[in-house]
Amino acid sequence: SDYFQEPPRHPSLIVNSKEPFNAEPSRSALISSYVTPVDLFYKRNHGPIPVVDDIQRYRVSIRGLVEKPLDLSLDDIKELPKHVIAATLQCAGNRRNQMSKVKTVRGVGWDVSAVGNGIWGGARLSDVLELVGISKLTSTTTLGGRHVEFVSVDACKDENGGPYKASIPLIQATTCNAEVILVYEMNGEPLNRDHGYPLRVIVPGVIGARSVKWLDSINIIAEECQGFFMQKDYKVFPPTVNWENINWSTRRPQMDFPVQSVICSLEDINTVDSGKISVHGYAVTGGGRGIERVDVSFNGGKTWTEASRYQKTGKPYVADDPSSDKWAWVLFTAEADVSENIEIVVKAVDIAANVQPENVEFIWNLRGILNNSWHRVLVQVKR
Ligand code: MTE
Ligand code: MO
Repeated sequence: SDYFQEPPRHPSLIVNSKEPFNAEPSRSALISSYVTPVDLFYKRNHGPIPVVDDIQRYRVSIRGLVEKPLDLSLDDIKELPKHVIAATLQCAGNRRNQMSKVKTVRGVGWDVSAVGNGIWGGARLSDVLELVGISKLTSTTTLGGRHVEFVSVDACKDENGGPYKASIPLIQATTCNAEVILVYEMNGEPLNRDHGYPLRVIVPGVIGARSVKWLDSINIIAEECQGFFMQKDYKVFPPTVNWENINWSTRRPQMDFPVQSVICSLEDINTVDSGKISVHGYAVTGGGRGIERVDVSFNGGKTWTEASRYQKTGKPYVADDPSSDKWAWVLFTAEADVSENIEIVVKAVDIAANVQPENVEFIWNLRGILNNSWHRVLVQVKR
């Protein structure tokens, strides 16, 4: 097996696949803190965890359409100004399990915890690109359709044993506001092997698949990356497309994730005593848009109440407030009295007034990605 050098993992993780290692925390563990502890953070891999043991010889090479190609050591990267952001990473396959109940889909069977909120420290990609002569003030017109491609050191089956790779538009990389980071620190500790040691990309607000771990090289290319995970995966097709009639080239690679919310203090089916029940969960949206509202229903969606929202404890969350973490999830809580069996539902609204779809049937897609339908749980009262 190629899996003889895997790092140790927390025993409480729910393992969806051992080789490659794919695991998520329990719902209750997920929302027990605003910042997700590293050992409980979901782990999503397409192959074995690579071993980078000679850090003195480790280099990130920057090549392609640049005036002066460059190789950077980890120390070179650490010498650039350190930028730290709170950002939620979410796998496009989060909540796939529920989608596969409608009709079979392909992919790892995730519950609702293929998501986590980390504090990421590293160098801004825009600062790194300046070292090869790409200015932060370049306009879209000058950059054309150029992309920045991130290539990993790992090897995956889907790339025929080649490295995992992905790209983002160059304009997103050079815009400081987009806050794309080459990360060497997670939650204030050196990045560990599972999450991309020694260096990974974090593209906040975008599906996890573009945040390449174990970075080997950065290429400036004329158009988007042609790798498997850009062209033959992580695209959203309408429900009419199946494995017989699929034409991958008709759709673009998914980037931003949509508005999402999930109840984490309850399982799908619960038995409780009659009386007060309080629900907790997370809401998050793509593109740094922020969460405007979280609505909770204690009667299957007939009537709704607005949940209270917070990030750091003790302070109500306000979308767009400069002191809010714009790339991070919002935790919510709402309370009600229950005396009969009910369905509790949550849906969120982001600041662009994007809403979640009511039913998973209408967003079903063969890869089972981006399930952001209203999240529903059943509560039965003990008699
Ligand atoms: N980078 C490499 N090199 N190999 C991978 O398999 N998986 C991607 C992304 N980066 C992956 C990768 C996917 S699909 C997701 S959701 C995130 O990493 C998961 O990051 P995490 O394991 O740190 O939570
Ligand atoms: Mo993912």
